[in-house]
Amino acid sequence: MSASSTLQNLGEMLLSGKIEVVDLSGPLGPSTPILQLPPEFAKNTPKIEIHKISEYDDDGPFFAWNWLVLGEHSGTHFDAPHHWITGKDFEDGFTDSICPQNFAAPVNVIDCSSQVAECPDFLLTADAVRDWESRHGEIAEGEWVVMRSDWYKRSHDEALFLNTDADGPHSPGPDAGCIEYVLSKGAIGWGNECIGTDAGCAGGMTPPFPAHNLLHGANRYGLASLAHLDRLPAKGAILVAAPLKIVRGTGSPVRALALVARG
Ligand code: 23J
Ligand code: MN
Repeated sequence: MSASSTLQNLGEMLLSGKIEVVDLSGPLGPSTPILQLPPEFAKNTPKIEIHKISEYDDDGPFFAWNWLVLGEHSGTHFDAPHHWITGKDFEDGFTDSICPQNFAAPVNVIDCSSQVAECPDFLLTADAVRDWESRHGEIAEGEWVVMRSDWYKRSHDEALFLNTDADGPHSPGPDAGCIEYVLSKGAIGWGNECIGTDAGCAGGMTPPFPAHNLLHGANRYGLASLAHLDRLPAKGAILVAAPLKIVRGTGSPVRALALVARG
């Protein structure tokens, strides 16, 4: 089938609802959980602020609008290669220089929700990804790989979402071998439902923060604080996630969307 007739069919399927647009983003506001780095790092992303300019009042009789305090790495967000030192030299590694063809791609959804319900520190390994491929099919070049954990169900409560105790944060993610394997398949990026692309304990791994280190060192992308991955099939959906075109930005909140066939 030609590209133009496929696209025409897609338009019809979207209008009829046979292809559903699923919202993979969480709400962006003052209650959105924000990463808190350990005390040795003095500076952090501030909590989101939404300030009213006017709402049909003396400051603007016909119009409502707001201004924001918003870190690049807030809420459901995209990590660009320049975010990490391993990706610092990619000229196409900023939010305004990434080729937009990379903002829409098929997505592989690896369901780890039952393991994470048993253990919040669950780590996905390369062997577990290979086992998933043997059941669902191979990860192909250019595709997203995302880890479903149902962790987004905690995102209404920052303490529950960050899940930090005296030993540090406890949240699921990939180990280094998992990211190495996914990159060896040519994936365009890796997504997680937690505050970052890495697990809570990733600072103690080799290398530290392997998702950040390895993905961005390969000029690939991350997605953090994804929601509603439980609404996606293991294979077959299309993920659309485009960062704001922040000049030399290292990341951006995104309205991540999935196109999913229904019926
Ligand atoms: C900076 C330092 C460590 C981490 C992060 C940012 C993120 O998770 C992020 O939002 O990219 S782990
Ligand atoms: Mn980030």
